[in-house]
Amino acid sequence: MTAPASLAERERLAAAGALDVERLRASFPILDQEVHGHSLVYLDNAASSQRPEAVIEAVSDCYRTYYANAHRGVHALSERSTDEYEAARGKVARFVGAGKDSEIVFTRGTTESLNLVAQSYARPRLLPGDEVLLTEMEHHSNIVPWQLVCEQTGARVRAAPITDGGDLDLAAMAGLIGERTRVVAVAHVSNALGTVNDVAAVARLVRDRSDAAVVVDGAQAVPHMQVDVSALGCDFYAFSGHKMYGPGGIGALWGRGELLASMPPYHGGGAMITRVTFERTEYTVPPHRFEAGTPSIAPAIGLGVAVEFLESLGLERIERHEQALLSHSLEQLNDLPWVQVLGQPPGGESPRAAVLSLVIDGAHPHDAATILDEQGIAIRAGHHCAQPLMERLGVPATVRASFGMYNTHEEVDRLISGLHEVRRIFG
Ligand code: C6P
Repeated sequence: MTAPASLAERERLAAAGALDVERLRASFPILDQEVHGHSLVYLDNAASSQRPEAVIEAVSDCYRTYYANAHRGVHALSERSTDEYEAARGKVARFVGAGKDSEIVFTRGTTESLNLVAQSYARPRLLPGDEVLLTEMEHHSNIVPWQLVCEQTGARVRAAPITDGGDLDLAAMAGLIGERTRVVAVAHVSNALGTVNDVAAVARLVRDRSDAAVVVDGAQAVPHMQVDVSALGCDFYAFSGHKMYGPGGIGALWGRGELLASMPPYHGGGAMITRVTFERTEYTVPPHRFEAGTPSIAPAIGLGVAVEFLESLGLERIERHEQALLSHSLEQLNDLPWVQVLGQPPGGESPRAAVLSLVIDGAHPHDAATILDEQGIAIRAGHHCAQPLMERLGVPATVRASFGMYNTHEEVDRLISGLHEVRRIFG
């Protein structure tokens, strides 16, 4: 590792609007450790990022000082929990540009958010022969919920193609949108390739050709770029707390207010009703209509703090830093003819987030991951819950390195040395 930046260098970077990564890393206690005798290089951020002290502290403070059930008690602790929980909703709403706080439904994460849309929005509307249009680069969370609802209704799933370079083929997609299309569901950023899809362009295509709802899987976008749901022109936007420096077990769905108001709940239980008899139940308004049972109060509060943390650094600065890491990686990978970088550099119009999906000659991705782990480098190997994409690209699995705000250029160099070690062993 190179020596820490001098004070003068850090001041120069700060003046240029760059992230002070060294100081930032000190906010993430988990990063300061050795793994197998090497300092940890954490490059598995697309699976789960790590949490800053501020988030850990907010969750622990909730449990230590004021936790009680929310929306249920009149006692002081319950009122404080309720206030903090609802304040977190407001922070998340502002973060994604929602018009109203009530357009944010807290869920367990992207997976639950997408299942909610499939069951509460799509299921009552889909008829036999209707179509749900996905893309070939979707995560299983944006495929399986749609298959389930299609099996329940007689509708069918279709998939818009991608190019060999890993871009969404918008022209081909346009040709697949028609009168029978009821839902178009697309990843904002691919977890396996890093492709950043032009969601606003997809939404325009859909509006010109159908009255289908546009559902966006934002799991890999919100930690890395400024997201404004109204500018995107979509109807639903799903994301997870644990990928955006927040706690696990919490995420959110943004939905257009009028659509949420028209949807039945898909879970039943406490806190989502106005009146229950044995004959029938009247449901309360969104978002509470979709939050049956005791919510994940402390994780939601932690998510609110994660959002403030991201905002205090600035998404543009984070994106610029991560793009610099991506360029630095690609420059070096260019010199390794035995490593293929899937979907990089961009073959078409779409930019890429800082995700590298690598195929290494002669080395199985799981073996490569084990060798990298022995050097303290955490990456993910496998199909990344995107089997149809792997099939489309003709590979069973890849080695994936995914960057976050706290990664450094020295860590990129460690990854490259690690790949050389993989090559040395599997030659
Ligand atoms: N991808 C990855 O390693 P959950 O598990 O509900 O928080 O998120 C699901 C999900 C949905 N969409 C995309 C684009 C995703 O990347 C993920 C999670 C992780 O790529 C774990 S499989």
